[in-house]
Amino acid sequence: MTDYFAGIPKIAYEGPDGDNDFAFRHYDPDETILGKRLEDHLRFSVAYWHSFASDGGDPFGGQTFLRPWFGPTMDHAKMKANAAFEMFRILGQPYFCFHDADIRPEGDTFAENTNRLKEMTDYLQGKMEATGTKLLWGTANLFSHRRYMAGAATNPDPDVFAFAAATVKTCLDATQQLGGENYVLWGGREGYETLLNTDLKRERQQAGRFLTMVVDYAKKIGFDGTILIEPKPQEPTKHQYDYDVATVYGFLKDFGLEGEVKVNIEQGHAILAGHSFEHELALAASLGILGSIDMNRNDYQSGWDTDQFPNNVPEVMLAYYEVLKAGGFTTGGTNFDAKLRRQSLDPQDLILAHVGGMDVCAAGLKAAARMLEDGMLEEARQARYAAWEAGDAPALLAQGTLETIADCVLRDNINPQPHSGRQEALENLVNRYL
Ligand code: 3MF
Ligand code: MG
Repeated sequence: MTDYFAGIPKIAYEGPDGDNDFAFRHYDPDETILGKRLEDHLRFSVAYWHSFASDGGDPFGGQTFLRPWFGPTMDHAKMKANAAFEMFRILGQPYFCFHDADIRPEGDTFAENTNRLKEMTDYLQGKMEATGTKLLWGTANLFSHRRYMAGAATNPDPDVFAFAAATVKTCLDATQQLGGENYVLWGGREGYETLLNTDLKRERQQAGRFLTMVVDYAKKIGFDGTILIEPKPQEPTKHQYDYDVATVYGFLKDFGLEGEVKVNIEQGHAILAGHSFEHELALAASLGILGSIDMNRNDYQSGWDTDQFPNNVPEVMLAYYEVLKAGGFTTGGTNFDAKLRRQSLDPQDLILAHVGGMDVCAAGLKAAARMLEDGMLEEARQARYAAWEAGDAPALLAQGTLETIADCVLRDNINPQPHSGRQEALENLVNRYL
């Protein structure tokens, strides 16, 4: 136990009418939705890095958070873990996620990093056994240390590739040891600052080999979690190779990995790529690679990755609609890749940010479930394509050629008439469920 969150009660569901800030208004973990507990639909996870490693600094200002666990020693790392698991106990969310660099202080060598990671993995294992909090996914930080400034897997220096590959091995081992249900790779430095010094073909080949090694090693150690790529178009790179879902799918197909790897889709990254969150989710589902989500929101005026907690139920509803339509999460879940604003200094800010985010997601998922259960939106969508199931349409698509089709259009004097897409009516329908 730590006293950092002293005086903050365990958060319970008290319903939508209460005025207790330290209570869930919409997130009742045991509520049954579409035959499944709400907790098992949402599978909430806390991001260790944003909540316990971040010091509140931004590109124009330094640390603002004064956490007693900030420091360079393993004792600080263990104090951080104690605080983290105290918060997990208070929130009651089932999962957390971490990078190696979040849980252990940076060493001078790979060997030191490995030893420290193992010591902290063992420590976390004890905390997990004591609290029941599980690991949604582990990952390696292949972007903060200066050695990775020109990339990790795509680095022009083979020694950096090797250091990164060795680091991922240790992080997969740690994820396996902690029963992690997924392993994530966000290639924050896998891209370029300028094309002038970049060999795109070589870097793509390196990235493909790296991911193939990851998949092969995961199989070798019997890791039965899901390997996930996290798309992002840029920031910190000018251009990041895993730009968006479509780009990642093309990459996976190139290396025969489309059946081995799925995606961890982040709301803010989708927006940065010029898509909506629900677009990326729907596309990933249609391609069979929807794995998990990093839930947050961007500031629509600033244009960069602000990693704020979600607070827009209609937006979140459309996202969970795609997740539910795809059959819901299997190994994936809802990881709050979201951080406090740097002026939100107090322990209760960490708690209330997650309480609000969890409630927004619960309200959104329940609205989405109502819409899915009614079936009216799917009915309207299917009706729009009904003509493809009738008459010669199936054969036209399956066996037609431009010549046979041209003969048919001429013979039958086909002269297509437009039909309304009914967008506004469907937007009205969606709002009925909020
Ligand atoms: C950056 C991110 C990352 C990834 C994390 C796990 C630091 O925009 O979203 O958060 O989520 O590295 O892959
Ligand atoms: Mg993320």
